Amino acid sequence: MKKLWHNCHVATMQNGKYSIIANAAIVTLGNIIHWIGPEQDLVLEQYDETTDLNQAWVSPGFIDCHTHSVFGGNRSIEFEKRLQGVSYAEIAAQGGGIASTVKATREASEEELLKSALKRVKNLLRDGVTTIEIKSGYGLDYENERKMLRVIRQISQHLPITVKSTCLAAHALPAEYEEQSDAYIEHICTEMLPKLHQEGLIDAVDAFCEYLAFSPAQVERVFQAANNLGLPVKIHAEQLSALAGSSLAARYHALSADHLEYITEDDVKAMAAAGTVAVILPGAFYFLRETKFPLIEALKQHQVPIALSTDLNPGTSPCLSLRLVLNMGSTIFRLTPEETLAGATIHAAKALGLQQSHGSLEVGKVADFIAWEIEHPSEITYWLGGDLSKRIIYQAQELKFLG
Ligand code: DI6
Ligand code: FE
Repeated sequence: MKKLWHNCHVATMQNGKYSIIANAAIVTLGNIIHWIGPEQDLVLEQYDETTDLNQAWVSPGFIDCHTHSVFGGNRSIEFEKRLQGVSYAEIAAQGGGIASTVKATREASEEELLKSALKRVKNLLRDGVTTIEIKSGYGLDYENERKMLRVIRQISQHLPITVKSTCLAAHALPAEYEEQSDAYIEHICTEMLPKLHQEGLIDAVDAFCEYLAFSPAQVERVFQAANNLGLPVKIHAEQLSALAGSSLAARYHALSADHLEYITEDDVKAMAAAGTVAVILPGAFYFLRETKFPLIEALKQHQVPIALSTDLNPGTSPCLSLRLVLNMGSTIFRLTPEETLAGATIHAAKALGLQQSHGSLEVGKVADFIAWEIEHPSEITYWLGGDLSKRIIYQAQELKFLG
């Protein structure tokens, strides 16, 4: 099918800039962008379908590159506790925190997990997300990590969204391995990763490098195992303390290092040299009322691409809107609206290794885009909440029924 989408303005986000084409047209062939440019340059042909976008502003579909969207239960009760003065670390030490979500996730069936995850992903989709990454990490044993990863694989069979699956078995220490964290890491490296990879359930491997999770040496073993399987790696690093996890990730040419509140200038340089994307998660920063800021200026100065993501998870970022995260990226981290939009499109694509096919509107890329009824692309980041009138086009098909 050859389709014409015209009478619009486009923020292509090529090279991480708005890269505006005013009075533009887009031709799609199958699910790919076949032509894009000023409408006056278009050589008219026969199209199977023509859509007048009524002067809308078109942006690439959003890419939410760091989520934990599959989990059992939720932690609103802990939220209440935290507001009575109990800290996240204290809650975790009392067997709450991640451990309580692990319990609920282990108890849930595949069907139950799928049902609750679809509800959350549908929220993100309605907000403009056309590609999402989802991590395991609440199963923490072979059967339950497998269950989570199978659910992640099923999401795109139920919703018009592209899904990347990341194994985060090294998220927390399961109770069965208390005081034996090295043995758990060994189990991940020699049993879980090889088997789960063989079943085709993993696109990348992540690990939580933190004093209340795993040490850099342990994370390095996970990275070596991933390397041996030919899987790319990512890291949760420098969220609560500086362990140089992001430098470690850079040594393994990680796709991304995420959180980064406690990142140092040396980490920034290592990431720049390795081409590792910095994923900033304002939802978690906000929800935990953090005060330590990532070195945004240094990241920019060293030209490390900065992506933004919801970190959707029940404990530290129950965030169902990537557009809200863009606003937080500007208000809290002082990124410009243009930088935040790049953070949810082209840089987020790179954080998933998808920069050749997604993240900007260019010939040859997948035709995922949003047509916004706005006057300028800065409005995408400017408005807080609400729905914003828009049309979502996924793989050159307009989504009509999002129920
Ligand atoms: N960092 C986070 O913010 C989440 N995981 C992680 O590694 C927290 C996940 C949770 O508390 O359930
Ligand atoms: Fe996370």
